[in-house]
Amino acid sequence: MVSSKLTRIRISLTVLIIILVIGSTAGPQHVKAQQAVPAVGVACTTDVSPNPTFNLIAQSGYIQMPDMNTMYMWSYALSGGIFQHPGPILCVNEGDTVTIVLQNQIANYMGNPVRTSLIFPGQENVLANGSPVQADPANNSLTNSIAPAGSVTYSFVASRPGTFIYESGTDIKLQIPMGLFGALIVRPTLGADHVYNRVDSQFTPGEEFLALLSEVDPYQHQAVESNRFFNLNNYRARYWLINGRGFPDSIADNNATWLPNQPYGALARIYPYNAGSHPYPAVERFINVGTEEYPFHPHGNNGMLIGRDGYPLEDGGQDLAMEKFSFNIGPGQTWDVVFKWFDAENYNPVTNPIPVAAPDLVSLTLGMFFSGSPYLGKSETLPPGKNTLNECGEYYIISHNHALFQLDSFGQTMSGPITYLRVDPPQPNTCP
Ligand SMILES: [Cu+2]
Repeated sequence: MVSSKLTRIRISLTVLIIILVIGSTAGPQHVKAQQAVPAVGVACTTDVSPNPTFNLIAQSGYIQMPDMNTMYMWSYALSGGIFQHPGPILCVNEGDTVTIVLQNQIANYMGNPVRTSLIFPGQENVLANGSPVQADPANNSLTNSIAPAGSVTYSFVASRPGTFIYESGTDIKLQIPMGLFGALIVRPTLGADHVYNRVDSQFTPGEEFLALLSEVDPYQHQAVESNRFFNLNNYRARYWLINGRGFPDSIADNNATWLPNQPYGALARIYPYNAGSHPYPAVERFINVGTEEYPFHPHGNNGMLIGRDGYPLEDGGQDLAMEKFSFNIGPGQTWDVVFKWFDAENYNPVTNPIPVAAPDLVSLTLGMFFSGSPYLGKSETLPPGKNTLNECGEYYIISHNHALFQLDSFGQTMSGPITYLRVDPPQPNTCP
């Protein structure tokens, strides 16, 4: 599948390189709203434990799609920040009393003010303005909603660790597809480098990744933007996104300058497993806020599913984690998956060469991420006219939604929910 589409990838990547060059010289600087944002991996928005407070503003705005369309969205900004999609990744500690102040700045729709709210699936005893949340059926709302320019303060105790969603609880068949969702990560008492309060859920700091999977029906968004009625019977997704971006934007860094309203990349970057120097796995937190199952498949690696919907897979202390080839995340679900990359054959050009004759480079079709060498950590001079984005002999392994019709952006194939696993050579290395 992948090799037959290489040409298309290379065209896309050529576009990416052009954008990279333009973006690095002329792009506007993104005002950072998060603290200490890593280039790759989960970019948490945090506040002081044990009483973190987050100010979210529901807004209308625009994002860039991989087919160069612009899409009208509803999403969340941090107070003092700019419109972003998806909403900020909120990271808190188990036991924290989390306060989220929601302000409503969504534009009118069809002449009517748009009420909105937040729900926190998996959190118990949520308060709104200090009282237990209440359904608001008159406004088609699962919980206390607010009018434009209004504000409501939700609070709850993050009583158990895991990966969670926050999203609109009002007119949800309209507001969630319009983009009103984000991720909430609750870190366990055992430590920030554990997924759950299980010693076997420890992961490598800096190797924590998020894949928030979503979809867009552009006709719905166009109707909302232009104040026209949209018949939900006609709903049909035509874009699929990972962390609010489609490939190849998905592999760009967090806060890439040319995506000022889509701050979150989806590249995973890890080191090979080593019992002494790199013993713990990476973790990928999957979230599905769409309307159907997304079977996400990390090529080259099975993963170990250790938790779902904020519960570790265990029963009476018995470990029920399972190794899987593909992660078929259902709508509204979150899955926590740990994985390691093993240099199983440990090939080395001198001591353990690959036991086949490699074709001459000029006889190969070279991908844009090929180092010129099959050996991890090695680079070779490429034939004249061939360029590479490879930096230090690292490997790139594609990971993508395995429902292949979803690798599409309104007809632009080989885009959408695709990203890479980048495997760097063991340290010390020459990687930037
Ligand atoms: Cu594939």
